[in-house]
Amino acid sequence: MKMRKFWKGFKAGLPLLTALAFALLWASPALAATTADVTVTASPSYISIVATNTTYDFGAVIESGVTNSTTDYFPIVNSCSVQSDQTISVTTGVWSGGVTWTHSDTATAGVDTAGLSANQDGTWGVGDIIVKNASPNFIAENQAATTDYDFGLQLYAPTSFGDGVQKEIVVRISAVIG
Ligand SMILES: [Ca+2]
Repeated sequence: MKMRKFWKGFKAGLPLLTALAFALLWASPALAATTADVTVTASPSYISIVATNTTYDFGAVIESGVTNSTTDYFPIVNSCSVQSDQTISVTTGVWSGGVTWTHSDTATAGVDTAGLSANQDGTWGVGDIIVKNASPNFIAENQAATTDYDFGLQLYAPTSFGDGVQKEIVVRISAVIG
């Protein structure tokens, strides 16, 4: 009698017990990994330019003469991995050799004073860029990564010469990430 009553009660409580068992299972932490790894990587941006033509001779120039190379005479191999800003300048304000020439940052010829301008693979007189010593101008602003370009140089010879000795100056392209 007692046993049957218990059984009846047990049967009645079965759904509740089942639900409780499930609830306990649900709440138990799963048996799984105790660590989680992610891999991170980074590639260094780099700047790399090379001039494949490194000299140009304007030859025998005349007073107040304007002489130029072709506008694609100097190829720049641009291996920069990112966009860059590239400027053109002369590395000094003086053309060396005998009676030196002053380099004009406005490309204005004068007595023993010469100027230079550049053109990026276009037409002389269209978009010429003055080659300065101080505060260089852009030759290739926002140049796309790994995209080569060419430029040429134009000389504004002095209005008068102090001597006939060959003059020399170095033009530099500088690139920075930008
Ligand atoms: Ca830029």
